[in-house]
Order: sequence, then structure tokens, then C-alpha cells
Amino acid sequence: MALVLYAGGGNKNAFKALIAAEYSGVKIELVKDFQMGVSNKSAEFLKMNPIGKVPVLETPEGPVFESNAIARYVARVKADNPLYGSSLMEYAHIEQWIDFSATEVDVNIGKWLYPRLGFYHYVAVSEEASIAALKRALGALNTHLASSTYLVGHSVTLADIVMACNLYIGFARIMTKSFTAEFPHVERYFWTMVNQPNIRKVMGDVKQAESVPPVQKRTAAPKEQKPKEAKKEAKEAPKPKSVEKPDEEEEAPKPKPKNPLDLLPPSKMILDDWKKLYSNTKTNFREVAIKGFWDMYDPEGYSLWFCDYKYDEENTVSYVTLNKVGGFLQRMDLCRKYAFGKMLVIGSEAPFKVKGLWLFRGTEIPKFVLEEVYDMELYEWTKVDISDEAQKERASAMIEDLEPFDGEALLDAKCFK
Ligand SMILES: N[C@@H](CCC(=O)N[C@@H](CS)C(=O)NCC(=O)O)C(=O)O
Repeated sequence: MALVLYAGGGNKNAFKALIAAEYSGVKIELVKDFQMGVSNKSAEFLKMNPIGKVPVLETPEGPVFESNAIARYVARVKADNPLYGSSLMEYAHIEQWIDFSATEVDVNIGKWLYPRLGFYHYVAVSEEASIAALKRALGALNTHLASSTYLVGHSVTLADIVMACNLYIGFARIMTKSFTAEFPHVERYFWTMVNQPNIRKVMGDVKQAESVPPVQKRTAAPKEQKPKEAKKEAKEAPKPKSVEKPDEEEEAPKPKPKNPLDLLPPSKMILDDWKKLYSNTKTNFREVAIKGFWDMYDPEGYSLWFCDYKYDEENTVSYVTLNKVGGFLQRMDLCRKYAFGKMLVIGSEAPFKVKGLWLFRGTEIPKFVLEEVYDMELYEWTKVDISDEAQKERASAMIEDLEPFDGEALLDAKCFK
């Protein structure tokens, strides 16, 4: 039985095992049709990990949870794996940096980022404390890396893999250039790491955050990264007074600026009605859902777009391709109120093609989506001409996951709704 990893796409904790596997020649399959918030709450999943979080690795001898433990297991599948160094001391230092990465780097990035994303209550003083603790950790890391390319020894070890994955979410989501410039050796290290072919294969292109995300009102966390349990705990636990600002000092809730799409003239098409029809149609999909879609479609209030991934030749590994698409959908979360999308991963063997169909409010692709979702520029966007029956049929086929598509089987079809 192969090793099977339970996680959705774009999860930095799952990356650790996938990268360790690339370095170790270990085969890991990503479980099919994993749905965050559903699959990980099933009774079967809870038997594997009672806290209901991902990733979990299913092995022939039983499950393992906690991403660092999984990565350690994967590395040790290969006897005398250089990822674990070549002496007891190197082994100790690798473990040292893995723990440092988890407790000093990852925790503080999370404490800075997640409240801003609305997963926890935002408290300005707590944020300051987290940033200070993160800077202290990065300062120490910077000093260490001033005289070494890697954390331990002269090649990549498991410590580098775990550190790169933990830094990844920081660099990608909140640690802008002006923040990281203070730690030039960490910067050099991070970019060297994410450009290692085995890491790039799993992470894809990494871009540094251009701005610190604004504080969001507390909402449900996005599907993949949702630290729901922690969020619940945060809600239930008494707040430590010493780190909280008194209420009157708390940042006044800023009135949320209206999205320009809310100012468009009303449309006869109600996006939620379409999403419900799509989700609730279990039989006769063509006659019910597709027909319903075209009956509802309002080309004055909405537009439909085909997207084609520009770099299909890079889609040589199935789970990496699926991860890329999963990450894209996660980043589109910011336009859920204004969009519906289908993304197809096409082909039964590599290189896989990625194509999609998107419905957006308004007659153009919303500007904020183009500006904030960096994946948008990785695709070629073509407006669907609904007066052209062939294009209309192609759009219907995409909504329906019709196979074969362009003469090929579908590896996966993901829906954004
Ligand atoms: N310490 C755990 C953290 C796992 C974790 O927070 N997983 C998140 C996704 S990145 C999750 O499953 N959240 C779902 C939930 O909280 O219910 C690890 O490293 O594996």
C-alpha cells in the first residue's frame, strides 16, 4: 500500500512531507476528492486524527498526524537518508532547527497573520508582541545563516524543508520586502530553498507578499488553512488581560468600503440561486442545471471567461498540478460573493492541462481580483462569446465536467462556489 496524504491543495504543512518525499524517492499519493471541512470531519478521518486536522499520512502500519512527524517518517522511510545528516550531532541539530522553526517562527507568523485574516480576535498589542518575537527568531536565524548556506551541514536536510515551508506562508502572505530586508541572510536562504528543483516541484512559483493584509472582521477561516479548533479555543479561553488593549483603545472598526461591484445596477441573475441550483442538481444535470444556468445568465450583469494555464508543460506531477489549482481557488476566496468557477485538470498523463471557466459579476474581470490574486496572470483569459454556440457548448461542458474534454479524460474538476 502506498503512502497516502490527506490534505487539500496549497497546504504548507502538507508540503513538508511532499518535499521530503521528493528528496527521498518516496512515493506519496494525495488522497482524491479531499474536501476541507468535510472529509476531515468524517468519523473515518477522526479515527486517524482525533483533532480533525490535516495533514494526515496513511501508512501500511497505520496513520500518522502532525506535519513534522509525518515529514520525519517520510525521511526515515529511506535508510541512512542524508536529509537526516551524517552524524549524531547533525541529527541533533536538525531536530533543533525543526523545533525552532515550529515554535519560534511558525507560531509567530501565525499569531501575526491569522488575526488579520479574521480567524482570531485581532488585538493590536498582541500583534506587536508576535512581530517582536518573530523578529527575534528571524534575527537569530539570520545570524546563523550569515555563515552557512543550509541550516545544518552542506546540503539540504529535513530542517531546511520544514523551515522553508514555515517561512513560505510568511513570505507569501504577510512578510513584505520591507519587513524581510532586515534579515538579508534569511531572504537569500529562503529564495535559494524555494528554487531547489525538489521544492519548486511542490510549491510552484513563490511570490513575496506585496502588502500586509488588512485586518478582516472575524469570519470563518478559508477552507484549507482554517485553524478552527484553535479559533474555538481562542473564543472560549479567557483573554489574558495583560496583552489585551482596553476596549476603548482597540482599533475602531473601520467601515468596510463598498466593493465597486456592489454598486453595479441590479442584475436579474442571482448568483446564489445559480450556486444552489448547481449544488442541488443530482440528476439530469444537462437539462436542469445547465439549462437553468443559461436561462438565468445575464450578460449585462455578469461575464463568463475561459482561462487557460500558460505553463502547462510544467504540469508534470499530478498532485503538484492539483495543488496549484487548489491554491488558486483558495486565493479566489476574496471574490466568492461575486464569482463562480470551474477548473479542470485535463489528461490521464503528464503534462496535464489546466483550463477553467469563470463567471464574474460585471462585464469585466473584477479589478480587485486581478490585483490581489497573483495566479490570474498565470492564465490566459478569454471572454466567452455567448453568441457563438461552440463557445457556449464548451462552457456548458466545463460546468458539467463532461468527459472526454478536448478528447481527453479529466484528472480532476474543481468547483468554486
Ligand atoms: N500542528 C499541526 C497543524 C495542523 C493544522 O492547523 N491544520 C489546519 C490546516 S493547515 C487544519 O486542518 N485546520 C482544520 C481545523 O482546524 O479544523 C500540523 O503541523 O500538522
